[in-house]
Amino acid sequence: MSDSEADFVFKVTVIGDGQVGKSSLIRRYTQASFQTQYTKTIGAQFSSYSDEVDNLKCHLSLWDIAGQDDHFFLRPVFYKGTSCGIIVFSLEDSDHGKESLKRIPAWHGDIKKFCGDIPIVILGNKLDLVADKNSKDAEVQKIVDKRGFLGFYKTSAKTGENVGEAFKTIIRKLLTHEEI
Ligand SMILES: Nc1nc2c(ncn2[C@@H]2O[C@H](COP(=O)(O)OP(=O)(O)OP(=O)(O)O)[C@@H](O)[C@H]2O)c(=O)[nH]1
Ligand SMILES: [Mg+2]
Repeated sequence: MSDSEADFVFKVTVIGDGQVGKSSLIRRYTQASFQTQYTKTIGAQFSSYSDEVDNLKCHLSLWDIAGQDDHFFLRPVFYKGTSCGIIVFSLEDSDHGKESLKRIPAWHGDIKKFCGDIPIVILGNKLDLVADKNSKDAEVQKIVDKRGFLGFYKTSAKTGENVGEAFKTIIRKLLTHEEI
């Protein structure tokens, strides 16, 4: 499907700390695959994907932003024209997981500075690595309510759990926004 054949075209920008699984989530959604080996994203990686939701053809430009590199000064360029931001954190109970949750407001502030009040969705990833799958719900819901985010979904790029559903729900929400 080319841009001109699509009913809707959205730019979705994926941000969040390094190693939380941003690239893996995009790979799972667009290629139905997973890589155990970590390859750090440099700068940003762009991919194009078409999906059909409720009989509407949607063309997505997915911008996968590096969580930890020295090209942060380029972020304003990558953020430009974003329709929706996805902030990913890791549900892991490790310091890295907890820190990635704490940094959601910082990531929100970063994208808001350049894109204003765009719709934002939170993905808690690596669901396969946690025993208590609901332990972070209350804490995340507070952030979602306080900042007026569109929602919170728990995913595993490894098993694929909820990944397609989360992206489709995001598209559906964007379509509703468009109709307002
Ligand atoms: N068990 C498990 N591992 C995951 C999951 N998602 C990603 N990983 C692993 O976590 C590591 C980091 O994943 P990436 O997708 O590269 O993380 P990223 O957020 O893109 O990292 P940066 O590019 O540095 O910003 C890789 O080794 C992945 O295989 C998941 O849902 N479950
Ligand atoms: Mg990456």
